[in-house]
Amino acid sequence: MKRRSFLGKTLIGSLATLIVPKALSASNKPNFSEVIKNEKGPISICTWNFVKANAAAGKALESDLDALSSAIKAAEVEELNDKNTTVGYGGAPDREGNVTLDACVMDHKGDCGSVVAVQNIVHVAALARDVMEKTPHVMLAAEGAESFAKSLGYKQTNLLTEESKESWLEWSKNSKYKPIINIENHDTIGVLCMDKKGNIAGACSTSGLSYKMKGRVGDSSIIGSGLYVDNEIGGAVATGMGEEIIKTVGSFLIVELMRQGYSPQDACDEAIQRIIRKQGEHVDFQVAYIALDKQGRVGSSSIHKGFTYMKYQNGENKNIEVNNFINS
Ligand code: SD4
Repeated sequence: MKRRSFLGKTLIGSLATLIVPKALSASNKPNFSEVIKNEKGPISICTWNFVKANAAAGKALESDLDALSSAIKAAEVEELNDKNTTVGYGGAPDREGNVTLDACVMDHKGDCGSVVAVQNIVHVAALARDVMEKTPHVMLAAEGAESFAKSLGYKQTNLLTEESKESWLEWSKNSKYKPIINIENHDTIGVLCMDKKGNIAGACSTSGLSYKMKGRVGDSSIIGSGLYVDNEIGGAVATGMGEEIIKTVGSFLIVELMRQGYSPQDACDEAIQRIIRKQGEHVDFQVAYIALDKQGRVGSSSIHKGFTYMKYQNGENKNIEVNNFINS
């Protein structure tokens, strides 16, 4: 980013920080759900080129489904897609051969649920919703999440497909642990939906980094990092190197920047640049964000070239290329 525009944004941010708390603490705190009607029709956006997944959410929204249920519908498409080696069934295993999934959801009321390192269950975004709605907790991990799923009748499935197993065995000949930028353009699914009422919710589902250490958890189950929604402002979701997303609490950061007056695009750019600034010249991993605000504006930004996202609105499901900051 050019210095002048950075300073401009910093100034806008500081002014907003000065102004916003006062305005929000007043008794006439604005209720955005009432002030802004969703006149543009429902919107679904999701990470990567997940055409079918995003269409599933878009059509669900058009047939009046709420934002959260629609976002989960999109996640389910990729969770079942055995060709996507970064989500659900067919996901790449950890270095010991276990496929472990992370997921989270957040709804328009600010409630959230998450599951971590889950084996043998395909639909972990739905399971995260069940944690949110049917337990007094926000997060369940590993065997605890699996027995909760069993108690609800979730089907047990071996998530390691023959193809994923072969790739893992091939990898284990050298066992070099180096995440690949834009892994074959199939990646974590993060979805944000705005329904006909103008409510925003989101879901995120992943098998995490291929051949990760056993027990490693990324950003996709961490509320604020992989996903954050505030229905008064908007939402954001992340994909890419989870460790870096967690360090900067990326999705929460984006929503808070939007609260201060940043557009979704500027907020995503700033979150990406915050990572780049901390890394110096050479950044050999990918992080990308998408964001949606209460007015239906969309933004997206990535470190490296190659990231795209889907946007469904008014019956049109488009794949959109994203600006990147580093040409690799
Ligand atoms: C993670 N952000 O576990 C996820 C994975 C991802 O490419 O996006 N993979 O860090």
